[in-house]
Amino acid sequence: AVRTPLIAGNWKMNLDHLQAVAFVQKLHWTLKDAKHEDGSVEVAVFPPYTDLRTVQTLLDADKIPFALGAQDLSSHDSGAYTGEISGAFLAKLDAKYVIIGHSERRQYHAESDDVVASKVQAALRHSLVPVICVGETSEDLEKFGASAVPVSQLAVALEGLSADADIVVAYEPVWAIGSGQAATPDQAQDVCAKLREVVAEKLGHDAAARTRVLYGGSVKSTNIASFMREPDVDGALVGGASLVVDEFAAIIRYQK
Ligand code: G2H
Repeated sequence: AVRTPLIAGNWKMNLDHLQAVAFVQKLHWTLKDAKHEDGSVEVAVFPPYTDLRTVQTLLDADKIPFALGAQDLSSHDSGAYTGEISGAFLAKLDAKYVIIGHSERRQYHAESDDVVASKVQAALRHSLVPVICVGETSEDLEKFGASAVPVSQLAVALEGLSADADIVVAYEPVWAIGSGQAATPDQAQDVCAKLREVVAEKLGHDAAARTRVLYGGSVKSTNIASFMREPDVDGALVGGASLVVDEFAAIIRYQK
């Protein structure tokens, strides 16, 4: 495939910095000689802000080939925004990715599509790759079907971006998050394909062919392969199962 699969572990608000060190070391040793070493799968971890420096130091010192990402960023670059973290800071810590618009941010922090769009622009200003999360709630699903809300969320997030913008899209149906009830591979494929069409409309066909679209929501070692067999699913954004070393390692080692 032209697109390297991305397996991304979103730790959410879990693991303090000492636990983070133990976790990353153990994951690295568990994966020794696994296929992420030869670049056929990209692995990324998304620790809380307070762990980023520690994890970055460890990845660097032990030459561990995981990419680093943050779970959010400010739409501003610097200034009087108490408690906020700018993309400039994340870039200096060698973060490659930043999750934007996760449903928990949309739900608990009232992040609108416009806020998400301004954060995507902030990430790109600092050469971070935004992992743009979209997805429908169970009410949306009943009212509008699966794809209408994620499609419109993504269209707003991509408005005005240039054709060479380096982005990742994550389809996370809200009803599947942390619920143990994942979407079916067919459902994931259907919406991921529609999201790729949005990328094509907004950024062009080259961007659509190159952009990775992930599925997220109750991904486990027992269902990862079924998602990865789908042509428009290029990886997974994993929450709960990314916190258990053997489970996350098994997800990374999925066989189609
Ligand atoms: C969705 C996902 C990770 P989980 O939020 O982003 O979490 O795998 O626990 O459903």
